[in-house]
Amino acid sequence: MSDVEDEMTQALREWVVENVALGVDRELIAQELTKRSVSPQAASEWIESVRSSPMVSTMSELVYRQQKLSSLLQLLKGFFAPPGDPSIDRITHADSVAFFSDYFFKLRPVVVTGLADDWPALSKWSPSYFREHFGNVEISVNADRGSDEAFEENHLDHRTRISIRDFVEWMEHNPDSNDMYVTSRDNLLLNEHLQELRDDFRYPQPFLTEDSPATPEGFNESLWFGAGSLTPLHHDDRSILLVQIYGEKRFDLISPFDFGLVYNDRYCFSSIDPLDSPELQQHLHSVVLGPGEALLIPVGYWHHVLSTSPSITLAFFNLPFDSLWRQSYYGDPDAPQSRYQPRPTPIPSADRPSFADGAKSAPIEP
Ligand SMILES: O=C(O)CCC(=O)C(=O)O
Repeated sequence: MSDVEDEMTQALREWVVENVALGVDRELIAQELTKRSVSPQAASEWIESVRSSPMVSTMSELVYRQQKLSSLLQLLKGFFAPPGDPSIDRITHADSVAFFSDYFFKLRPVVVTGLADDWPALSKWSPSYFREHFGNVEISVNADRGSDEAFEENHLDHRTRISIRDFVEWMEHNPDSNDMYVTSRDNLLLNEHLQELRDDFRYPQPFLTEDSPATPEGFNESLWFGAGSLTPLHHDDRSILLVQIYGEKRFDLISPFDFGLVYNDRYCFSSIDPLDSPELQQHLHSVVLGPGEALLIPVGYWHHVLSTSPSITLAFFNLPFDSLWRQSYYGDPDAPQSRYQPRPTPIPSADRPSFADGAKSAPIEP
């Protein structure tokens, strides 16, 4: 075993574990190792010790289950989202039946026009309106985001208080900066001095319901306010409807059926930048949302959001059908723990077959 440690880096040894667990043919794994100057003896010694480990055979079984689910998702994708057309449909608010049957229940994003035509917010709200009417009100913002790659994950460290006047002035001087953003988590609509804003929008039926608050915290909507702001790639744990009130925003979406292309590494967020990833280009569904337009982002849909001008957006969670994905990601600091309690699996019978000698497939690149 000392040969193995001398000849193979930790990364290469982990690569072998991954590929044995994936069921890749041992010969193919050994060939890849010898291409990287590992002696045939060290390669076969390590492959054999990995293969006979009960931990790896258990991993193989879990990988097999995941591959099975993944191939089912690919099949369902063909039914739900016909291949080839990356554009996002636009419908009018009169098409509410289609909104649910063709989009909400089929997990397909759609832009709805006309839904907010009678909202006072559309003609009233702008950065200068906020400054003139609420300039002295102190709000919470996420600040200094440019100094921290994980600004979303560390959002509590970036929470700052500032008057609306100073915030709007900062935006005017920094129109392309992501440094300060009023995000959903800043709960601007819960601010006691801003309650009159609630008279400026509605819950258009049947798209949104007043039946009960949508979130455990007791609210149905939140507000996003900024210029040049970026919300990195993430997915939500329920379907949401975003209504653009002022300015424009670009959305780049990736279907949850494209499982395997994207992953969470910061609870609901991913560090992948879809605009900087050539292999994701053909999987992106992109749209620019203008004032008065609404975008349905179905549960699980990855989205990367860029304000292309000063922008105000309302996000609604109170769609009338439950779409809460109770186990969407681990490690969500805001989620009630009870949602994420894994339960033990049944103890198997003694003669359950091992998966260590499983399916043969091509090795993945180390
Ligand atoms: O508008 C934004 O910057 C992000 C909105 C969003 O991603 C969400 O509400 O989940």
